[in-house]
Amino acid sequence: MEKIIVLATRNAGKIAELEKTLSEYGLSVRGLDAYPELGDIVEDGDTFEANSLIKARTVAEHTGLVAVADDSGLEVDALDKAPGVYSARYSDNTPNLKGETRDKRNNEKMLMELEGIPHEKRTARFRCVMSACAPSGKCITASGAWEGFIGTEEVGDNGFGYDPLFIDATDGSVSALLTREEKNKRSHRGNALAALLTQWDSFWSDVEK
Ligand code: ITT
Repeated sequence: MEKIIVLATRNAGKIAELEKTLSEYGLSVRGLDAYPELGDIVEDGDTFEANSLIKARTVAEHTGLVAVADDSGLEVDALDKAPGVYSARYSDNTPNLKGETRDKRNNEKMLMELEGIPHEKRTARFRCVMSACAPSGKCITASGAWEGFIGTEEVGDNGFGYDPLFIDATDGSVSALLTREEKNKRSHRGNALAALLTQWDSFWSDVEK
């Protein structure tokens, strides 16, 4: 039987990073485009886990299919772990930023906030919690993290979000210069998905019962 899942995200960067691995795992992946009536899901949780479960549960209930959701963000130590769960909306209330996209404005604000802070104090990590929920309400979750530093200028065009500012702690690579495959091997999202898939077969057999 075909195993259909809905990817509960409207972030094209996330979809690009997740689609291939999920389909290689034998899953037929549907996007949220098929459900325009769903609208924006209110992410009012205080943690990545809470928001990830809100998204997966809402989409599974609405579609009657298993839904997979990712909630992720950047924790910057010099900013007391901000923007964290607010990473997507970080610059929304900051006036006079020049960037044409939200991602650009977020990066511009990040560079302003960290101005004058030396490299060794610019430590940060990406975090991701990924969830899968069935229409019955049964859910599984898994998390991943990626340690690094925030650079002093935007570098590279790959990826999305804060990738042009994020420098891998292990080898100094800028995330936005990595290929999708290279990023998936080391990233918070790649690790969270790999951990979720270790629980997948037992989750799916419960769903089919
Ligand atoms: P969905 O809720 O529809 O999935 P979103 O972009 O609003 O999309 P989140 O609420 O999880 O998703 O916010 C994640 C934000 O964290 C994202 O918009 C980026 O700003 C940042 N982020 C997460 N993972 C990232 C990555 O791999 N590279 C760069 N930035 C990332």
